[in-house]
Amino acid sequence: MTDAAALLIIDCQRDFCPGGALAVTGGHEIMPLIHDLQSRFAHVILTQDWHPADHSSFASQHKGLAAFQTVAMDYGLQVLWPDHCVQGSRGAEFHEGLDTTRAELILRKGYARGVDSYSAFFENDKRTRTGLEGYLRERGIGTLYLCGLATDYCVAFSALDARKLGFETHVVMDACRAIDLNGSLAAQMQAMRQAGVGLINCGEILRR
Ligand code: VGL
Ligand code: ZN
Repeated sequence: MTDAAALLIIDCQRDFCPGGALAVTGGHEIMPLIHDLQSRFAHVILTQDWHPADHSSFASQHKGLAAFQTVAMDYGLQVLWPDHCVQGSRGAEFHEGLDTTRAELILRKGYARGVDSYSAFFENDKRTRTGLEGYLRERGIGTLYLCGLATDYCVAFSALDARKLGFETHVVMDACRAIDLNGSLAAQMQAMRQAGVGLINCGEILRR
């Protein structure tokens, strides 16, 4: 892969893998694939979902509401999740199958109590920036390959924002796993295709 491309590995944390608080089916299965992908990239960036214990996206903070229901926040509709990826907890650690040694940047997100952050570029208010765009531009990175968890939430929102910001963007679908809540996977795949995100598989990178 050219020096202008980065592998952006989204939220490969214990809580999103089987046994975790917000387990994604087969989440652990992608770790060996991501290991192989990393060897093809000059730049590797990780994101880490990183919530305070009383984060407003947790169902436990909303009396009478349960996980996977939605609630109206001042920034729009928010899905409520089981408590997950609490700062400093074991569940927030990277999965043991993820090699983190080559990461140039570990970007934490979702640390502000009152707003969730699916995207690695913007919080869910669609306005507050994480700084990732500036980091990539300053380093001359114009092309992104995304993988990780979960396809239809943090991966898709990051890919869609990357396209909006003008990055050439690809999602390595077989190196992702989805939550798939009420058809969210099909909807997000359609949205990504429409936005010009390339949906590819590992083979297209590893065979090169
Ligand atoms: C995620 C839901 C809540 C994700 C993070 O990484 O896709 N999904 N927090
Ligand atoms: Zn989260």
